[in-house]
Amino acid sequence: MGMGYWTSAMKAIKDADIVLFVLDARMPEFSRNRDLESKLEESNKEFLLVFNKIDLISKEALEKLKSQNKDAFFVSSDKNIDINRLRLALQIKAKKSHYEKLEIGIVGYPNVGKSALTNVLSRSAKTQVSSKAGTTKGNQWASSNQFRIVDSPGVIPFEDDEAKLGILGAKNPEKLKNPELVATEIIKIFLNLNPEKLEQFYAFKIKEVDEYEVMLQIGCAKKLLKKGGLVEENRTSMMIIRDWQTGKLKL
Ligand SMILES: Nc1nc2c(ncn2[C@@H]2O[C@H](COP(=O)(O)OP(=O)(O)OP(=O)(O)O)[C@@H](O)[C@H]2O)c(=O)[nH]1
Ligand SMILES: [Mg+2]
Repeated sequence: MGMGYWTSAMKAIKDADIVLFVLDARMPEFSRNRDLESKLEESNKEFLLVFNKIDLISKEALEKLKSQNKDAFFVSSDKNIDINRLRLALQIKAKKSHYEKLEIGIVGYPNVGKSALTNVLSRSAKTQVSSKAGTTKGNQWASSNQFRIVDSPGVIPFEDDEAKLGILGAKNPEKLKNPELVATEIIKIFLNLNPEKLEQFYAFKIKEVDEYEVMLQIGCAKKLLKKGGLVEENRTSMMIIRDWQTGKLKL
């Protein structure tokens, strides 16, 4: 079982020094993905909005978009339009940061051009670009002199309802589209209200503040590992949700 798309996107955010939140200039509102935005805000990571595919909209539409999004960047990855302006802004950040290479996480809706942007920014053709949504299946990276760019799979908005249904037990784990996200929401409740209960139940010691990392810790404690020792995130998530829904895991 591979990393869930949401888990991959969250990891790209977590590891990044700065995140590029890529949108499709043709459907800025539709491709905005509020769930991803709130994850970004929660992460406290600096992020830049990048409207891609500006070659596909009119001058007027572009001017309007620019006036509505003063701090954003407007590019075409395909036609290499205004990529240099974005690259320059990132180079300035890289200079200011104490990191050897600025790690840039790229996230957004499927098919907005995250991989195309990764390639053009890194001046490589490392990642696969395709009109088929869902082309990128896991995180992949490309490097340039100043940057290490992590391209993540596209994510679709996570319905609040599903978290609620999962937490309320109205939807069983195997029916959930994003068990990782529901499990991390459950962990979040424990971290806020009663972390000791979680520790006792899974017989481990919380070492991280981040709910995603805690989920990995639980997987480790329960030996839900793949070959090579990586945590089986999906199985771990399903177990947590099941334990919670069946009332074994109590607050
Ligand atoms: N016209 C135009 N097409 C673009 C641009 N950027 C990407 N595309 C096209 O959009 C499609 C999707 O590009 P990808 O880079 O694969 O998109 P992605 O966001 O990585 O998609 P997933 O991996 O599925 O999430 C491809 O057909 C690209 O050629 C752009 O700036 N302008
Ligand atoms: Mg891609």
